[in-house]
Amino acid sequence: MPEFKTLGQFIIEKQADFPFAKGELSRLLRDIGIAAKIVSREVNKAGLMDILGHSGAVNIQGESQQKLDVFANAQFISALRSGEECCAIASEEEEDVVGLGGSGAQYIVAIDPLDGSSNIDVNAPLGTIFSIYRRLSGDGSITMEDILQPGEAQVAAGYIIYGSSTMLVYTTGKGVNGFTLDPSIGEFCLSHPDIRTPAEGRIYSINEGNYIHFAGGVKRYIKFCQEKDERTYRPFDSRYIGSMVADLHRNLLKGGIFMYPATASSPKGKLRLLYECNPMAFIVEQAGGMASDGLTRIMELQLSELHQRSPIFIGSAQMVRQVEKLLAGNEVPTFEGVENGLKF
Ligand code: P6P
Repeated sequence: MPEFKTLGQFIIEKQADFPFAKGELSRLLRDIGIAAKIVSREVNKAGLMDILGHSGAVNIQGESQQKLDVFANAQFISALRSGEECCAIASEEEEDVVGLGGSGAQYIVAIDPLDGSSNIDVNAPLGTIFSIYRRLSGDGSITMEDILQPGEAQVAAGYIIYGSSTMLVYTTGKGVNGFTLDPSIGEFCLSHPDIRTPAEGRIYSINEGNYIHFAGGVKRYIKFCQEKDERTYRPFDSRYIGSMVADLHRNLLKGGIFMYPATASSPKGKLRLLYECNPMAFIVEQAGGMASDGLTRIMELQLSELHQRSPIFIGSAQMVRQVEKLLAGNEVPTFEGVENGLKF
């Protein structure tokens, strides 16, 4: 068990890793941690309160907003607004960028406040995913250039998983560390220092219900995972809970690959590049893994719109490389190709 250290102590200790921050990033991560504790409290008692079910609103994605989605979005925006280190937020739950004013604030946060919300009323794990960027424009109003920065420009990224326990996992580009919430003291405590993901894994995570719509290379990889071959420990295990944070967190710790390819209903993939794919890619790469859209490294993809989607293949490096090879075979897809990333 690592020495006892709270998230706050750890952030301050690692402050020196961040040369140009005079504490602002530390305060930003602290603000996110505060909102995460509040959301965790509500998620953990959702079954007891009238907070289950739909708010009646619909988000930018046309998805019905569960009450907890709305609550989580409000909590993170409020915490970041009062922390005064963030000048703008791009949220899955907001059609446009939310400007926070705040003179001198240099950081932009892209966030999926509550990912996997379809799992809320079945008591399955949920998550929050966030990315942190520095604004490019010196001051004044925020530009879309400030917001649509490629994943490589992230200064920090993390997720919170609300599962059997609540964990915050983040990176500032110097490795990945995990903190478990101790409700008895209300602190995130260092529980998973320096997370490394195995180069090879035995878990593949994909919604096989979309099988007939996958490109041939994806179908070939799924069959590869299912074939018997003792030398390569196959068949692998299929694990898919329909909550990206939960599926990725398990694969990060145990080794494995998570795939959400382009499908007929989501020809550009389902997951959003800015606040789901990029932060997860930063974390997984920092832990020694890989993240690709099947052709291009996720963190090199150019963003042209706020809620842009992308196919994603992410996890153990060897497994991602295998899929890329099969996709490069240019198998004939069962639907027209996708614009960004894969070219069929
Ligand atoms: P499907 C949850 O809605 C989510 O955005 C991710 O958390 C999850 O990995 C994916 O969608 C599940 O999508 O189409 O398999 O239900």
